[in-house]
Amino acid sequence: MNRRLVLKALGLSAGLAATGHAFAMGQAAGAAETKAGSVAGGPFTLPPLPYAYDALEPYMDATTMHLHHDKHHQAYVNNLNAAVAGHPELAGKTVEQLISDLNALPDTVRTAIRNNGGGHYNHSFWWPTLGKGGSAPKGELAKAIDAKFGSLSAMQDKLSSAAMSVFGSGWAWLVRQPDGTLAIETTPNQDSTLTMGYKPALGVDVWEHAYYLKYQNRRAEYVKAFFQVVNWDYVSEQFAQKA
Ligand code: MN3
Repeated sequence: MNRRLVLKALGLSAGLAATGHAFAMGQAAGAAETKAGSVAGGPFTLPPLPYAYDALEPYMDATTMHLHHDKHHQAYVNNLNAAVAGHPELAGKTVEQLISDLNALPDTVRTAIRNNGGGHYNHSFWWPTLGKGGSAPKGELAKAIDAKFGSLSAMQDKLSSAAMSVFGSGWAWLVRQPDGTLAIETTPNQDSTLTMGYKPALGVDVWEHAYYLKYQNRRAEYVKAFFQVVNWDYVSEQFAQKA
């Protein structure tokens, strides 16, 4: 599967997130490639990691990547499929649609979809933002960062502080606000910024499952390492396409 197809399966390439049809095609493509070990059935599938498990060494180790992607992300997918089982009106929606309007969900599955739909979306968003690809933001993203924060390093300082401020499990985010400007946000657990009405531009997963094997309690070292593996080319491209 080449990178373009991977992105398509994620439903994250240009315009796909806005069209349920294209995303459904992506889901079908993913379903055809369901790996041994994943639970069969259900509309949501684990997207393949878009690079080798050791591609982010030494900043993120291959063992952590295997557990994080193959076990943790897979569990969110499985639990999301379980939550929508018996709800055909939900099973036909994209994960973005499900988590963007939690109030529209039945009481019986709202929490399960908030947690596991959020986990599926956040991780599907996250994997391709990592990798080797450019050393700094470009184009519209670079301009937006300079306009809001003054410099890339100032933005990184603020995002790092936000990541350190998360108590327990959660995420720190660089988001696009409805007026197009950037902001820093945090979300607890697997809550998505989509629920707040903000599109994520970059995220830092500060669940211990993302770093504990390599960094133990040293979250600050992990956050610093995260900035060594951001795929700025991809992140910049996504930001420009979603303008
Ligand atoms: Mn995670």
